[in-house]
Amino acid sequence: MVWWMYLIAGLFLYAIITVFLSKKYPETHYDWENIDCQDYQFPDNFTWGVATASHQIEGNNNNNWTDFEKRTGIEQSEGACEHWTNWKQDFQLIQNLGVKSYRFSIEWSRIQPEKDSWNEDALNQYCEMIDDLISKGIKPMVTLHHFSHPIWFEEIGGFLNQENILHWTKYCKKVFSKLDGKVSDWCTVNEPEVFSIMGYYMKMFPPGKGSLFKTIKVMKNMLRAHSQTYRALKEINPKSRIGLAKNVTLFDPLRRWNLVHWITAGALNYIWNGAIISALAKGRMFGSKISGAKNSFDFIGLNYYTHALASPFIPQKVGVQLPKREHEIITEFGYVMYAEGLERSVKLLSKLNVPIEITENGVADSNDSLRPIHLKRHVWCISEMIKKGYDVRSYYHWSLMDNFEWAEGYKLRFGLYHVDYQTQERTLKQSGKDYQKIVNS
Ligand code: GCO
Repeated sequence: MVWWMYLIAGLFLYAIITVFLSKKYPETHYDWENIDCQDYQFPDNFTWGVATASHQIEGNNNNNWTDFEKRTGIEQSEGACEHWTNWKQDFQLIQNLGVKSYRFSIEWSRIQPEKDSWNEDALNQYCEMIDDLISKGIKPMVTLHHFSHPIWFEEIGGFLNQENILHWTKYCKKVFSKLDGKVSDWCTVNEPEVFSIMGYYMKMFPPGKGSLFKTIKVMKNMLRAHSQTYRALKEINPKSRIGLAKNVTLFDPLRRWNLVHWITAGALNYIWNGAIISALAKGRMFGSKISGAKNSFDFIGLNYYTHALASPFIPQKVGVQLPKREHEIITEFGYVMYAEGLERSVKLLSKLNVPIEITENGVADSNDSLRPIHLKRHVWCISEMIKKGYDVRSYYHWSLMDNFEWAEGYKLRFGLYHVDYQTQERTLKQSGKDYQKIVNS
C-alpha cells in the first residue's frame, strides 16, 4: 500500500468511529417551541419536595467550611438564612408550597463539635424540627453529610484517611438511633464526586487541595463510608430506605467529529459519573475493590443540573461561562439549561435497578426570569420518563429559598422564595407560585 492509501483508510476508520460514537451516545435536543410543557401527568404517589443543606441555610456554623471561608477570604456564610432560629417560620413556607417532602441535612459539627463530646441539645432541636414537619404532613428526607463536617474531623484528614470512616459511622449511628421511627428516608452522603473533585482537585471547596491522587482516594473512601454506614444503619432498622445523592453532569464532546473531544468527554464521564456507578453496581472503582458497595442502596438520589461540552481546554473552574450550543440558554452559574439531560441521567442511573429520587434540580437565577421555564421543562421531562416506564419516585426542587451557594457565596440565588439577607424576609417568587400550582394540580 502506498502512503495515500493508509491516509484514506485512516480517515475512513476515523469517520466510522465518530459516527458510531455519535449514534451510541446521542446528545438529545428538543424543539421546545413545539412542546406543550403543560401536558404532563404524574401518578398519585409521586412525591413533590424541596431541598436544602445545613451549612447553606442554618447560619453561624463552625465547621470545615467556615474555616475554609476564613482561610481563603471567599464570601463568608455567617448568618446565612438564620434557619437554625427561623426554622418554624421556614417550615410554614414549605407547607405553603403544598409539597409532601423536605430534604435537608444534619450538621455534624453541631452534633459532635469535639471528637469526644455530643451536643444533645442540637440533636433534640433536629428532633423537634422533624416532629414539626411530620405534624404538617411533610415527610423528612435526611442527608447525613452535605459537604460540611466538624473541624476536628478535617484536622485528622477527613475522608482522605480510610481509618477516619469509623468516626463518621459513629456519628451516623448516633443520629440514626435518635431519629429512627420518625425518619424513614436517608441519604448518607451528598455528591461524593463534587465533594472530592471540588475539594481535592479544583481547590474550590475545603480543604482546597489540588491533587488527582487525593481526589480519587477521597472518592473511594466516601463510597466506603457510604457502604459501611448503609450496612450499620440497616442493622438497626432493616426497613429504613437508605441511599446517596449522586450529581450527574453529562460530558458531551464539544465537536462531535473530533475524536480528542470524545476521548476527553469519555474520561470526564468516567471520573464524574462512571466511577461511582461502577462502585455501586460492581463494587469496583478506579481498579480498586470497594467492599460492601454493591447493593448498598435502596434508592439512588439524582442531583441534576446540566451537561458540559468537553474538549482538552474545558475550563477547570466553576462560575465561568462554559462553551454552549448556539440555541442553549446560559444560566448565572455559567453552565447551560439542558432539561433533556435529565432523562439521559435517569437512564444512566436506572442501570442500578433501584427507584430513582430526583433529590435536587434547580437554577441560579437572581431575578426569577429563567426559573419558570426551567421548572416547566424539567417537570415535563419527568412526566415523559414516567410514561416511558422509568421508576422515578420524587422530585425535590433545589432550593426552598435562596441560600449560601458555597464558593459562589450569596450572589447565586436558587430559591423558590427570595431571601432578603438584611431583614431575613422571605418572599415567594413567581416560580414558587408555579411550583405550588404543579404540586397541587
Ligand atoms: C451541589 C449541592 C447543592 C448546591 C446546588 C446548586 O450540587 O453543589 O448539592 O448544595 O447548592 O447543587 O449548585
